[in-house]
Amino acid sequence: MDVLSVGETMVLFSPKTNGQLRYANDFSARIAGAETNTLIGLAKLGHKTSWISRVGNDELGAKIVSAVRGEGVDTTHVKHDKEAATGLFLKEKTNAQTSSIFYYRKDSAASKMTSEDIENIDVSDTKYLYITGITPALSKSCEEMIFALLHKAKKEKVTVVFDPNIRKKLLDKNNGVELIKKIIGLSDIVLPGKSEGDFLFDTTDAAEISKYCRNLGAGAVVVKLGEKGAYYENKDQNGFVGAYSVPYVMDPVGAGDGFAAGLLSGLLDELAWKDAVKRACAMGALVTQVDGDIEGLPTQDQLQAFMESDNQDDV
Ligand code: KDG
Repeated sequence: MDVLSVGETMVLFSPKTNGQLRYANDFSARIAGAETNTLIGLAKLGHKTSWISRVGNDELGAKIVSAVRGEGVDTTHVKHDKEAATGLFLKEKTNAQTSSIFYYRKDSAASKMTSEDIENIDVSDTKYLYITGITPALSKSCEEMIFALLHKAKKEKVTVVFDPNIRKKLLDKNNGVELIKKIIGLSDIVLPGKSEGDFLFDTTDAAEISKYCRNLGAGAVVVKLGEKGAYYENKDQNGFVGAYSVPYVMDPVGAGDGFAAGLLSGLLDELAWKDAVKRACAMGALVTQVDGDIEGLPTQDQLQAFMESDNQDDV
């Protein structure tokens, strides 16, 4: 297995009109989950991926599993919980630029995951474990499961890649920051954004964010800088990679997940760090041009064509 991940995927209902949700009559229903976005991005590029989760024993759960499996991700480790429902969320678009989201995920099927969900999973042939800060924030039992999985991965020498993916609506106000820092310290590669650097370390400076993560114990860090590209640092090298310019941004949500897929894909293909980060930036840029989290994820040919067109900014 190239990449294993665990997390919640929900159905996102987006109104077709702007304004207060109470007046919205027509919605699109798409699947959305940070970890499956990344796994689908990898699967579309030809890598072998597997997803651990729980969904409800309901229609939304069936929709999610068939969509994820249909994109080529292994769903053997996804359980259908008979007591809890699949999580969902709604988007309210105030205008073309601003939107709010409303989660209906408390006590969802995925939040009921426990260490038992991962107990019998053999990770010895897994190259990368990809986790985000969303999953441990879902519930205490999910937090315990993440640490059990991290320890299992460490024991089997699986490389751990962590995107903090801070969700303030989910993180515990008292120990949320400490929880994320603890996972950073146990990770081989960490992928923070500038706003996460601000939240965790009070700085938006890429080199400083990286230094803080490495001081906590992270092996390598790639800081996502949006339209400025990315900064990478490991024990041997560091540098900036320029962003790919895009004609317009349709929907930035999911760009970070695409970025993670690009980086993991580059590392799986044994590219040099700089080139893997370039692939990550290209994937992020492609996702922003299409509405939805996964709809802009490219095939290998599309990615290659985009990277070959001369649209990367110099740094
Ligand atoms: O990264 C995009 C996803 O995070 C979002 O669409 C849904 O996973 C999600 C979450 O928990 O917010």
